[in-house]
Amino acid sequence: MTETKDVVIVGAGFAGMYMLHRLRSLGISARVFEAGSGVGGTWYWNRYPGARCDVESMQYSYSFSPELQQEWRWSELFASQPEILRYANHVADRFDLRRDMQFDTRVTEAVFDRATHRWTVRTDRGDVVSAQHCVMATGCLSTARVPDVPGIGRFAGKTYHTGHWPHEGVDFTGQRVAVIGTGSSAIQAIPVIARQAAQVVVFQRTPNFSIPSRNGPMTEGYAQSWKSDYPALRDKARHMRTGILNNPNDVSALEVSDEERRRIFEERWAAGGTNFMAAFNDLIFDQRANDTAANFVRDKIRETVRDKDVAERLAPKNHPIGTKRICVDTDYYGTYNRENVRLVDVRSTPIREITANGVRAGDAEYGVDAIVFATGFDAMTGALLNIDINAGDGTLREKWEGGPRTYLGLMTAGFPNMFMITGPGSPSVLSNMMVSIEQHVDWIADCVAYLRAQGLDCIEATQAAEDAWVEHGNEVAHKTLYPLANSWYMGVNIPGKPQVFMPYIGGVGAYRDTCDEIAAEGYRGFELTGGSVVDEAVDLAVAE
Ligand code: N01
Repeated sequence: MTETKDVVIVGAGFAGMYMLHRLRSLGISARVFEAGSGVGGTWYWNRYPGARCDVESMQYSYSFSPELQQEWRWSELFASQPEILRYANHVADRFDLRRDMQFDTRVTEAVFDRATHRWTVRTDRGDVVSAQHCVMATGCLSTARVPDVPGIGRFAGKTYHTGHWPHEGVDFTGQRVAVIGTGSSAIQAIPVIARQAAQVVVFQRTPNFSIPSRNGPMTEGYAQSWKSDYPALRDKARHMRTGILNNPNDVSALEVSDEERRRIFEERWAAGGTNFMAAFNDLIFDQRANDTAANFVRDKIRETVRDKDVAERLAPKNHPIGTKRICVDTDYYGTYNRENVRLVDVRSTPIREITANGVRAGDAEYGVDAIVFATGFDAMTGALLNIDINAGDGTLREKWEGGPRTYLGLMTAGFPNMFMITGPGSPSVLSNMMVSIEQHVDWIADCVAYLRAQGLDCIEATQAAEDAWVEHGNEVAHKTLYPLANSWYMGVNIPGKPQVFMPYIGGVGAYRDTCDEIAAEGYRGFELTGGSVVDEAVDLAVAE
């Protein structure tokens, strides 16, 4: 039996949850499908030891409900994964979201009918839903990837991926553990695993820059400093470059004396977190400016790690700081001073195979009881392209063979009535995801309401608008140092994936203004068609 809804939402992470809430408030019906057994998305899956958000909790939280943001109490400056998941569940309960959500269900296919302007969505459990709109709230980092290393099936111990961690947790006490990868997930997990396991062998292909988080308990005073001025602070954050109030210093790193520069870096290092990259205004634009920050962090690594050879291997040399996602840690570099931690450079001694007993890299075999793959995700496009999406002129997979192409990261030409939340071509992963999610959800909800109020039932990005947006996105990206790094932003981590810079780097504030202007101009760059009946309930909601 085909169920009929106004909207199908794919994913019950923070994006899908808020999308459902907004649509409901407009009187628009929706069904959410979620592959996991509960809400939370990223925070549902990534349960590895040490997982926590590296955007401060007072900013990494919903702003749409004044009551919610006043009531909820975070226990730490940077909330841990279990606390963020509790928050997601609290939101689901508070806004009664679960009654329109179906868990343990993966959307497999979405086909658009150009005659009826409706999507037919199918799932792996046999559901068939007909909906006017399809909203992909599928997450940017939701398709975990284990590299194709020969012999994985032969390993006698247990293997884990940080992005698919067992719900019951893992006890590494007394075990020898291999960790493959040194991105954000590994950098958080390694210190925690090292405190529990007998031995940890870290297999590093590319060292990353990491800044100490300086995490600590959330004091009542600090929480109140936000809560007493939340509306204004949230509004300010929405217009920042990254959607984070990070106290940017609008001065070039090259305009100040060496002493002054050092003083500012020291201050940021002591304060901790990703705000380090806002120390000067040209760190991501100018190689010489970037070098000053990179050298500062390299020196910190050398000061922290006692073994000089290990320190040199940990100090990144091949990419500008910030052009691979900057990491935030608690005692990452210090962990290499522990007797039970070893670092293997797999750039010079590549992993050749997994054996029954462990990992063979170069000529050495490292015997271990467990392997943790902290090897990342098929980012930004993986989850979307795992669904067979077809709007009559071929599949999305075919369209994006050369890399994702979108208008604003919200829609892609040729696929009417399908929205993406934080899709490629939007600030997404370069921003506070909460801010970007709320902005996209609000824009999409307003757009759907507008269509209905106008008696229309179809919206599609024009090819010309999409081409211009892609060109603009590339132009802005190439003004920065980002394309110099072999990063997942560029798709480099997935063999065969087209290498294009996927997120939009023009800044959250400027991007928001562009989206708002486009909507205010009657959705410039989109073609609006079809329908005839004006939905009065929605009309009223829009007028309010
Ligand atoms: O994944 P990654 P992640 N052999 O892709 C290595 C967000 N996040 O899960 O760099 C050996 O960054 C790979 O090496 P290389 C955040 O946006 C946020 O850590 O490709 N090594 C790299 O070191 C982040 O950026 C938070 O040379 C292999 C690592 O595996 C994103 O998620 C916390 C390999 C993968 O790093 C992804 O982070 C965690 C191979 N065959 C994550 N294949 C917070 O908010 C891959 N690697 C705190």
